[in-house]
Parts: sequence; C-alpha cells; structure tokens
Amino acid sequence: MLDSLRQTDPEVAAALEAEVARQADTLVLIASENFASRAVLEAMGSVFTNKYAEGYPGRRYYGGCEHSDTVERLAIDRARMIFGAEHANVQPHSGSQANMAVYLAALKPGDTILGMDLAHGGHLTHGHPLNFSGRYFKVVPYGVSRDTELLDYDEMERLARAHRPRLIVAGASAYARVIDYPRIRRIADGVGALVMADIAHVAGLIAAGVHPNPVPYADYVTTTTHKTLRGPRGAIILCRERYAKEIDSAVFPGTQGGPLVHMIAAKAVAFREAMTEGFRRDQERTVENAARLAALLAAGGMRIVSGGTDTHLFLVDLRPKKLTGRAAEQRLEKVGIALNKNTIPFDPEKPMVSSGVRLGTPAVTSRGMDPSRMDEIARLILEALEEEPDALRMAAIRARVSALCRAFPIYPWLPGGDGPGAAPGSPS
Ligand code: DSN
Repeated sequence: MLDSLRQTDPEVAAALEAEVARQADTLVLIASENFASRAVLEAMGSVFTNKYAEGYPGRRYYGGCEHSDTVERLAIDRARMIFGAEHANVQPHSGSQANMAVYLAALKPGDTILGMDLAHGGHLTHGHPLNFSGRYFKVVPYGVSRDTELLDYDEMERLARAHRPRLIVAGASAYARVIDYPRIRRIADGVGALVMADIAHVAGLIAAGVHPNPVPYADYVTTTTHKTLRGPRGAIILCRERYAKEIDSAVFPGTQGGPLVHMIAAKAVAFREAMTEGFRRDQERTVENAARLAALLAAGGMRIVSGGTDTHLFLVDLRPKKLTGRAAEQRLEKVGIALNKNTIPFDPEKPMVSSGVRLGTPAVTSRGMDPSRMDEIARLILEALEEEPDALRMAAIRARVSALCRAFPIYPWLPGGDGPGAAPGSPS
C-alpha cells in the first residue's frame, strides 16, 4: 500500500501515514467526523477523478460520460429512495455549496431569510454576517429559549409574522434535540415562506429511520454526505419535483462547473451502505451512545445543555467546572481525545474561547464501540478535566485512551492503521 506515493512524494506519504496513525490512536468525539468505509475510499481514489462531465446524466457537455452517467444515476436513485424525495441533485461539492445553490434557486439578493443563530447552534450558511448568506440576504436570526435551551418556536413565529421571510432555514450544527419540522412548515405557510431543512448532522440518523425526516415538510433539503451519513466529503440537495429544474441549474451552471465524478461514485457507494441493516444498527447505537455519554458526564458534575440529547451529539457547559471550551479542548487533545470547543446558547465568552464543548458519537460507534464503552470514555474525560492533572497522570490517561483505541482498529490494511479489525461501515 502507498508504494507509488512513497516513491513520488515521500513528504505527502509520511503525512498520510501519520494521519492514519493519528486517527487510529485518537478517540474522535468531533460530532461532524466519521470513518468512511474502504469501499467509499476506493471509489474516491479512482480514475473518475480524470473525467469532465459538466451537465447531468444523458445531457453532458463532454463525450465519454457513459460510466459517469451510471454512477450519477445510481447516486440519485439511492438518495431519493433513502430519504423518500422526489428529486435529488448529487453534485454539490460541499454543504455550503448545496445551501448556496438553494438560495440562488429560491431567493433574490436582498430577500429576507430566517435562520438559526450560529451562537445558538446554527451554521455559518444560515445567515452569519461574514458568510455569503448574511451578505446577500437580509437575515433575521432565531434561537433557543434561555430557560429550556430548546428552539423557541413561538418566537420564530413572531419573527416570521413581523419580517415576512421568503425562506425559513431549519437545521443546526450544534443542537441536540429533534427539530419540529411540521411546526416550522405551519409557521412558513402562515407567512407564505419556503422551507429549507439542512440535515447535514442528522442525515445518517434519518436514513436509518431513527430520527424524523423533514422531506415531507420542506421544499428543499440539503445535507453533507460525510457526517453521520459516513460517506465521502460532499453534499446533496433533495427537493420536490416542481423545483428540480431550478435546483439543477442553480448547481450547474449556477454555482459549480464540472462535477467531481469520483466523489459522486463514492456517494453512490455510501448510499448503498446506508440501506443495510448494519448501518441502521450503527445509527441506532450512535444515538444510544450519545445519550449514555451525556448522562455519565452529567453524573460526573457536568451540565449538559438542554439536559440531554435526542441525536448523535450534545453540548457541555463547562462553567461549573471552571473551564473554558478552549482549555478543555486543548487538555483533552493531549490525552488523545478529539472534540471541539463550542459556544453554548447565551455564551459570555467569544467563540474562540467559548464556555462549552460539543461531543458526538458517530466515529467511536463506527469503529465498533457500544454503550458499555461510553463508561470508560466518560471516566477518561472526567479524569482529564479534573483539577489540572500532573504529567504522570496525563500520561496514564493517554495510555488508557491508546489501549481502548487499539481494541477497535480502523483501516488495518493501511500503514499506520495497525491491528486486525473489520472495515468500518462495511455493509452486512
Ligand atoms: N463544520 C461542520 C461541523 O463541525 O458541524 C459544519 O459545517
């Protein structure tokens, strides 16, 4: 493995091997990360990268697209089937580009959109002032209630009536609870607005039927394909048939040129995997693992934002521990536990410091860990975040993290991914 790469570019080969080893020897609790299967990696690293295929299956601007058509049609059909959607566009290179294409199709510059405040768990593309969404549209942010830390739908409705948005964006990158899509549809209908649901975080859970599906309630649904969905880095757009033409033309030629056919092929593979019983079981376990980890950390004296989770992720308020998110992220990184600092709702700290951390269980679940392993992970986190442990204690915690990682190997066929073990995400 990697022989040509080592010969051609030893520096990149060394970095790649080090990254395999880092991933294998880290407890990844970053809620948006996961481990793509060997089959997905093979499709990504394929000769489809050589092909130009601007256009759509059967209507391309280049010759020689018959096999590109095959993989794109497979990806489209499988995406539609998984989510029960009338139309799918599988070309967006990223979640941001998927959202940009929907805005291009649905809005005119200066139109009003309602989106969840990034500081309450939303996303940059849902209207942050520094993002294209906040620069080209008039943004009215909505958020969670201070008391419950749950989405405040009454306030959303009041804002919708007052500002008459053209589009309401439903979705989040740091919100642990089920979003009430039927309620958002009713709010939108009351003011004649469209609804876009961004399900980037929960798409895998939805595909497995362990989380509500917004497709029946939204005009447009966007998702990345690499988070809980466990596919290659990229995105798709689902929509009703009546918007199909404008969505397709907003992706190409509206915002993108040639599609990444190798990534589309890998999306098709991931969607096939997402239809298996093994995938369904993993998504169910991902939610069980998150609930257990949150409960154990709460029992250890941490405050869980909104009191728990319905999904693969949750936010921890570290103020009771007299720690910032940045300090906790750095301390945990030293013992091989990866998560990210995150603002909590009404956070007094700046985003680069923040009062919280976000934890998610997709990656540890994909490598085979069940709820019983969450007990050890919770103990490791709590011990590392106690009064600054000395170097000896930190080294002992690091050794326990490594032992746990070794028991659940990933990518054993790659240099650095040592030890026997099944490929994560293998269809069963
Ligand atoms: N950066 C992603 C996340 O971590 O949630 C969102 O795009």
